[in-house]
Amino acid sequence: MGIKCLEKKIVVLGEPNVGKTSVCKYAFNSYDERYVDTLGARVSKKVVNVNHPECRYIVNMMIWEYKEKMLMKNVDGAFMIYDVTNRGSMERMEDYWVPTFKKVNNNASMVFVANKWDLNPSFTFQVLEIFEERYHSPCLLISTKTGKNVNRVFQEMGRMLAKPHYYNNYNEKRLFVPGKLKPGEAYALIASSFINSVGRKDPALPILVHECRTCNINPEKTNKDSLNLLIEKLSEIEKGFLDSYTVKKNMIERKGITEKI
Ligand SMILES: Nc1nc2c(ncn2[C@@H]2O[C@H](COP(=O)(O)OP(=O)(O)O)[C@@H](O)[C@H]2O)c(=O)[nH]1
Ligand SMILES: [Mg+2]
Repeated sequence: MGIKCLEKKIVVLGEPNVGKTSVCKYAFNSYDERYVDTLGARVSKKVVNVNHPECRYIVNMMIWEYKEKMLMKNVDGAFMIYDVTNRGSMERMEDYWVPTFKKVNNNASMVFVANKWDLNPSFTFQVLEIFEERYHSPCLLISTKTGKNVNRVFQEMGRMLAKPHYYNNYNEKRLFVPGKLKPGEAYALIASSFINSVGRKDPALPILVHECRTCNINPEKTNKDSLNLLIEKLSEIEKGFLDSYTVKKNMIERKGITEKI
């Protein structure tokens, strides 16, 4: 298995007081707090491993939090943070932060972070799903106070950032299949969806063969239940290297295939 190091630049965006600095405190602060004023930014570093079947990506993230509202170009990703007890901070995400950031960094990755989970929000879950669908990005509910889910924020970003390095065959089109399917045809579609998500056949096929064996699946003579079990297993494997939004999307797409058997 190969190893690749990636260097990526990330910004932390959101309204004042949502918890941007608090999130950064979970990363390693490269500069002494005394320099934050002079520099106009707090810069932290976080390293995340992404274990793709073919290659381990070591993603080095330099994370910038600006003191003033500043627009940065050539950024690889943004943590979009809002406060679950402050609806205005969530609305500003959509009205201001996302469009402003996307305007200059169109292909950058975003991870949506709903902070202060410990304070019992009422509108959160629904909003997270809306963000997920609208921006095709992972969304996490966290609390920097309790530490809940904070490390996942960095992991999700690392996975998003590693993806273009192997996902070159990635095909955004949904698998649309009219009518009924034979189990063998359904298997072929699920297999090609998995190959797509791994990026290349060589590392994906042996995994498929192995998983079929452990699920006792003969691709030609299988059934809906066995294929659904296979789908669960592939999903577990993808969790090791793909962001949660993509894992979920793949799962829904594949379950849609077995529904047609
Ligand atoms: N209850 C609670 N308070 C938080 C949490 N995260 C941050 N805070 C508080 O919210 C305030 C603003 O946090 P800060 O990280 O400075 O926000 P920033 O202005 O976006 O950088 C501080 O008083 C933090 O202690 C959290 O998860 N739960
Ligand atoms: Mg701050």
